Amino acid sequence: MDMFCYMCSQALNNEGCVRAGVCGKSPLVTRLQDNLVYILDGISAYYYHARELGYKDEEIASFLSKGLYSTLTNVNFDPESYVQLALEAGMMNLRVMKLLKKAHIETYGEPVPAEVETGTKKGHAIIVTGHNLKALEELLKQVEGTNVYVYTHSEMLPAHGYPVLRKYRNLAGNLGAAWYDQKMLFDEIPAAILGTSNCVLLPKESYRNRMFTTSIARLPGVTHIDGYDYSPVIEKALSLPELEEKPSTYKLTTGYSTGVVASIADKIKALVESGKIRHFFVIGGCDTPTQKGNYYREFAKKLPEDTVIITLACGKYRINDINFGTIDGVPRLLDVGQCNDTIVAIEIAEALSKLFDKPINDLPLTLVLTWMEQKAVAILWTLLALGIKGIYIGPVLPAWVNQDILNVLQSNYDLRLISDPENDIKAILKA
Ligand code: SF4
Ligand code: SF3
Repeated sequence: MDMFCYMCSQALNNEGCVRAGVCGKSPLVTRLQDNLVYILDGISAYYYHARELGYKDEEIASFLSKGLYSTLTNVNFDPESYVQLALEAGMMNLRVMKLLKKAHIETYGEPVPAEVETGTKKGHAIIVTGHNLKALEELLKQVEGTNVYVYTHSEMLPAHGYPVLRKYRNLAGNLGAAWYDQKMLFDEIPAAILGTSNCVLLPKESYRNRMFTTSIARLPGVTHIDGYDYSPVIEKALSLPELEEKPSTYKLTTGYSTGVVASIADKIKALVESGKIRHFFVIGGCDTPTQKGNYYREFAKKLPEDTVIITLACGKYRINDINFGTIDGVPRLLDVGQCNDTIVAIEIAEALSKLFDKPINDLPLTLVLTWMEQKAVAILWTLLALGIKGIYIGPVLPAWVNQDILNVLQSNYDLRLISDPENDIKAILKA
């Protein structure tokens, strides 16, 4: 199959165009349209969360309508213009990540480093998964003064860095890892569960009746809560057995915001100049449930001790239980937040560029990304639109990327596919 489109009544055999469009649309245009649709899904997700906190931007809304009009109707058959639209969308995604960061910081304060427990407290439990900090805070307000403890899961971990959220006594820790351990984790722990955004998984029967969705998330047979009255979730938690006190076997860290990193900029400069920090890596993105994802853990473990790792999004769970230590007091692993906090990693790269008076591409900085779904595609185009070259990606390309698209990404942006950790590290560090 070179393409797939069944969006109009001319579709071949009334089923779908798979080699070329009856209308003349080429496979390349179809794939570039799909690429743009996924970027728009990513931008929409971040814009949705910003709007939930009352932050709007007419330019983002108007770009979404332009992008959807371009991809979902037969109005544009020009492949070159779709590459331009993807770059424009990348810049729009930068704009929406900035907006969401502003919304988060103005509502919850700028994150500061936090150590997060991974054990359990004696008491009833609610696990909150997804990206939606507003839903988390509303729930935290409603369990105040009870023995119902709230645990974050997956992309909710960075909540622990926000001053306004961490002051809630009932915010007890983080359980599990990236999105795809839900079926195992939720089955195992007798907690009520609140799904607030992607990536929620269709639940197993064993916990369907103790799972709830809110905001944009919906699952069949799962109670949905419109608005922010989470009494049914709390009642469910109270009806379930209490969890036992279980100490953390390791702790997670998060909360390395732009402000925190800026406050140690002089120290970082001195460490780089004295050769104590040789290279910075950004390792993160959307984790995938494949064996190949082990690459990222192996890569991070094999890095020499004079390197610093900036991590973000749920890809961090491949590496964030490892103790990487510090370099003269600067942690070697800096978790900057959710996937939308890629903006923080970009701001850190821009600050390093200023600090060393070099373009980002000439810095000792390499991005090693894992991608899974729409937001990762939006972020990749943001990085490309900013002119960042030599990004490593893996573990597998999404199915809509064919050789033509890969050629464009490799020749224009020197995009590299991951190979094996040792060879990639050698190639990067000798460059
Ligand atoms: Fe086929 Fe073109 Fe219609 Fe898509 S828009 S179904 S490619 S004829
Ligand atoms: Fe992505 Fe589902 Fe992990 Fe925000 S959104 S990170 S996968």
